[in-house]
Amino acid sequence: PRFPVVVIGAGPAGLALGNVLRAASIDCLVLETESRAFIEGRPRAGVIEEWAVRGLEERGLAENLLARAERHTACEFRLGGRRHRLPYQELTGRHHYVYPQPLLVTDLVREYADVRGGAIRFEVRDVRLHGLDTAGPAVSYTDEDGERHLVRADFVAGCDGARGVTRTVLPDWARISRHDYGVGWLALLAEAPPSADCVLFGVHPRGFAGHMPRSPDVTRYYLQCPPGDDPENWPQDRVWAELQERLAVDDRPPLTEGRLIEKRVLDLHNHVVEPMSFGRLFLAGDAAHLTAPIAAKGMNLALHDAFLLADALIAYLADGDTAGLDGYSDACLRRVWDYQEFSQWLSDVYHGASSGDPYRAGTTRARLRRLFDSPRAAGAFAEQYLGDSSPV
Ligand code: RFL
Repeated sequence: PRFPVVVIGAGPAGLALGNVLRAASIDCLVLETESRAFIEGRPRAGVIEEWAVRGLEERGLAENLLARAERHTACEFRLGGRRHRLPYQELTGRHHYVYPQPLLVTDLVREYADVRGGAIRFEVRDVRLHGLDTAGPAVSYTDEDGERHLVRADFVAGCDGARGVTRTVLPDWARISRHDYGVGWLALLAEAPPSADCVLFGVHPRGFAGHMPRSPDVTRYYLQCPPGDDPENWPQDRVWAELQERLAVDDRPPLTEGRLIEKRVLDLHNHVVEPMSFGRLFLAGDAAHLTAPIAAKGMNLALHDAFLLADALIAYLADGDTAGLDGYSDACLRRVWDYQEFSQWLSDVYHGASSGDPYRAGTTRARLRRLFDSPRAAGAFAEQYLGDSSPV
């Protein structure tokens, strides 16, 4: 068999790409190692930027999201027992959407496979890429019955996330820049209603704590911990005691507690692959750039890449226009580096107070004071937190 585009990975990047290609009547095959039920239930992101939602809407992919997503208009820093609310919508006229990643993935799979008739194989194994530096690349894989297949393609889209295969076949000259924050986060999902109407950032000498509403019954929390820490060191009681302490303020009741349904340790690190293409292979999303969830940017970048790559592939396959493909990597990396820089800035704000270094703690306090006291500084923060609003 032959497909103009083979997409490796059915996350937000691969599925958004497949949907746009199908809408332009371009055949593609999506290959995914996990089962459909697994990817539809995998909890991760929640915060989507307004331009990304508009981008999904313009491509007919945001119907459920617009009906069900919450709109967030502010965030709140908590430190020294006091609350500092940052009303980013007032400052910029823009807001965030909160729509859990499993719901978005469910919508995108259904639209791609069941509505637009796109081909997709779940539970594939041993995906290998061939002839990427030729005009006729191919992908081979083993299906769920153990049968091996070879699929020829014009292009391969590497959308297989931070632990996929496509990044590993890049040539030596590809540059991978890495940044390790030296910090761990215990990522938690609690069966508990949110304790505030917005995201809370607790900046505390014991470490950062975050509160991210996901739905009326589920809240994501983060607790800074040593990198490589064992989640078993964090029984339910210890988790809630730390969250209560790090997010405590004088004029609000304690957090509403609940059963923890996810508990994993993330060692915060980022990496960026440059360029994001090699021959007939184009990387998109976490496969090209991992962004620790510090500033809630990863899924947004994945969608940005997918929109640009889809437009570029359509221009080439329909009209022979190579400009989009030629400029793809640079166009994506502009936003990637912008978001990387903001994540690094925000990491300093979150982790300075607990770094054990009084100098870093002091500069962090100064940064936060500036944010709270200067509407201009707050506006600049809001612009970056909400993301580059250029349409895609
Ligand atoms: P994904 O979602 O990882 O999808 C890749 C898919 O490829 C499959 N795969 C393979 N398929 C075929 N062959 C192989 N060899 C394969 N290897 C892997 C995988 O099974 C998977 O289905 O990558 P994509 O599409 O690039 O999307 C990226 C986002 O998922 C990621 O950036 C976000 O989840 C990051 N992130 C957040 N981003 C935001 O924009 N806002 C947030 O609020 C936010 N919160 C988060 C997050 C990530 C988190 N974790 C778990 C790191 C919160 C957390 C806790």
